[in-house]
Amino acid sequence: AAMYSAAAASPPRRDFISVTVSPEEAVGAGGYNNSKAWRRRSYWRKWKQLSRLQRSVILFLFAFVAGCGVISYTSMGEQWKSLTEKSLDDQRTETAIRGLKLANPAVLPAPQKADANLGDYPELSSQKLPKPPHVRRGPLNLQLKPPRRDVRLKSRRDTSRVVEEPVQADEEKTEKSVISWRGAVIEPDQSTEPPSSKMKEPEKPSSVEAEDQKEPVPINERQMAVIEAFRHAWKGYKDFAWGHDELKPLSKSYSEWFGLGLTLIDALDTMWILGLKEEFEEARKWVANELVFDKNVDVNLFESTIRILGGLLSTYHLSGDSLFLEKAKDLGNRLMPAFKTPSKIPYSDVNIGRGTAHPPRWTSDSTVAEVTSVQLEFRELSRLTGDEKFQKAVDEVMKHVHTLSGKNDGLVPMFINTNSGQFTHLGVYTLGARADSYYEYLLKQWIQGGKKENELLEDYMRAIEGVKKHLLQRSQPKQLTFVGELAHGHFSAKMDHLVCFLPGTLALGAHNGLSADHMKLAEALIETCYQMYAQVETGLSPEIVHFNLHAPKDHKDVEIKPADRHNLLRPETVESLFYMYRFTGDKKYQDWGWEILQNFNKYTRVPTGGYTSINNVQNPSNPEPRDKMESFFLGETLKYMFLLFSDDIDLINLDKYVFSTEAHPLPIWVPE
Ligand code: DMJ
Repeated sequence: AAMYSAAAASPPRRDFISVTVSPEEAVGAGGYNNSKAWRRRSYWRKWKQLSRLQRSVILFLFAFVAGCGVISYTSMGEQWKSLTEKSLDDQRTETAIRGLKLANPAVLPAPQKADANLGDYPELSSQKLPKPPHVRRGPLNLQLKPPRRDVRLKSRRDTSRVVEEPVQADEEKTEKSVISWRGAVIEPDQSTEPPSSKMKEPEKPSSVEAEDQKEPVPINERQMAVIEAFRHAWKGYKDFAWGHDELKPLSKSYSEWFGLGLTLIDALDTMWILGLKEEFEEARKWVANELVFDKNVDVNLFESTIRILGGLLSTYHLSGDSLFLEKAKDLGNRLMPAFKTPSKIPYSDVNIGRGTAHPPRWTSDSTVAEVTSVQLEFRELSRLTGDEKFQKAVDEVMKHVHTLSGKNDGLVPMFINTNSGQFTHLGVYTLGARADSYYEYLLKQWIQGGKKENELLEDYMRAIEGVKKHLLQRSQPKQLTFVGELAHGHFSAKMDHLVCFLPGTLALGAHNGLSADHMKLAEALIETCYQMYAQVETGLSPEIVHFNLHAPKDHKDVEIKPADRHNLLRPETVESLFYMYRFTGDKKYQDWGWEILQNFNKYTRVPTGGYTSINNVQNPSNPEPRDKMESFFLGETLKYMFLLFSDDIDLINLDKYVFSTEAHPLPIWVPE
């Protein structure tokens, strides 16, 4: 109320008075007072005493200063606001990184692009991690290194395996390990030398994952018949020869060659491919518990390499089970003394227990096919173990043979001396026994190594030209193209069944981009190999045939000498049928293989288990069983039968695997 009365007494411009006068001022009016109110009143008086111009100048200055103040306040506020936000973001980012590290220590996925989202990494988005950091800002970009390319690709395809990828921190450790394409990590022996730069770890073939995801192709009736044949053979081996080298199915016993369970090891990957998991597991147990290489026994370098070392390596690849690689490494080391010769051309025999090697008792020669057909296996062993000594030893043999004189348009003699390193017994050229797989391994090594080793290809191409020039002839009356032999300038129309590997190898070369001519020759030769069965009374080929160069129309093309009419259950024709069917899709090749299987069943099957080689393919009423089942019947013949009847090109894809001469598939090295 007092206020109101005081206000009523004030001069006009009530609006000013109404905001500046307080009750106390009203009470204390008249006396000296240093209170704020008093001072304000006195400023007001002074203001009133100023001229109009003075007041205007003061008001203008005041307005100017106030305006500046407002502007600078606004911009500082913005700056402050952004600083505050940035530090919050940074905090969030760090939290997120910590979250990633804790939640998923194996991979540190960072978006490749600044705006990448975690949807690309399903394994992360499913973890409900903190909001992803805005990596565009500041040095955090540098902290978040993008994952390695393979990790990124893998993470999109297969979330379950991502956590198994090594973290960067572990890289030093994993450098010394080898990861197989099946994903198994192998710790190489600490004492081994580091892998050479040539031996790069191949990426897991992309089709492996595709294969994993693919619906399994159902097994057809013919394949079922192969499985049945395998089981029958296996029953004989299991009942009468378990853990020994070969089954003697008639006498229900076994024979020993190296005493290393040859048949069992040769058959391991066949069981895997045929899907005989139970049998495989049982055999694996034997390998784990019984297979010992520390034995005072002489083994043939070539035979033990292609059947045992090759069998172990391919089984390792198919199963991913490191047991097989360990065994392969052990055997590989024990075979190495064979290469300690004056010429570095290996001896034929090694004592794997004593570490000594020697040539056969009657000569210091080795067989050319033998010393040039251990390469796929030893090279693969180096790649897997990181120990280059295996590859070095066998590469040296190939390089040496490449430079040797004594060849005839690429065709090699059959013997080579371990002291001088020179070919011996010059002048005899064959694609059969003692030379056959030299030609096969030229092409297959070239394929295995990614088609870069030109000397191998050169030697192969030259040799095929040599075959065309010196060894090809046509028979009568059917005009079958066959591969004969040349002895000191004389042509012989003799052809080993072993030569029937050639159509398959030629077709494989053509498939890999070599001359289309090779495919034509392959087609002609496989027809011939089939006729070597079809023109014989049992429908089974003898070991060797002689082709008629002159014969009337009603005659056969093939002649068989009494000493050559045995059949050892060999694989070469079925092997080539498999390649031909794979590359042409022509069903006649399957039909021919089917006929052959039925004839094996008819003439070589032993009712109590197993199959036997026979002495006389010309006598259906008594083929004269020999009482021996060779290990390659399970390792090769039945495996190729099964693959021939399959329409699944991914069942051992020929762009990813190369078959050894004993039908053990080894991976083709993928360039980095
Ligand atoms: C197998 O051991 C191999 O295929 C070798 O290359 C030749 N001989 C037999 C099969 O016939």
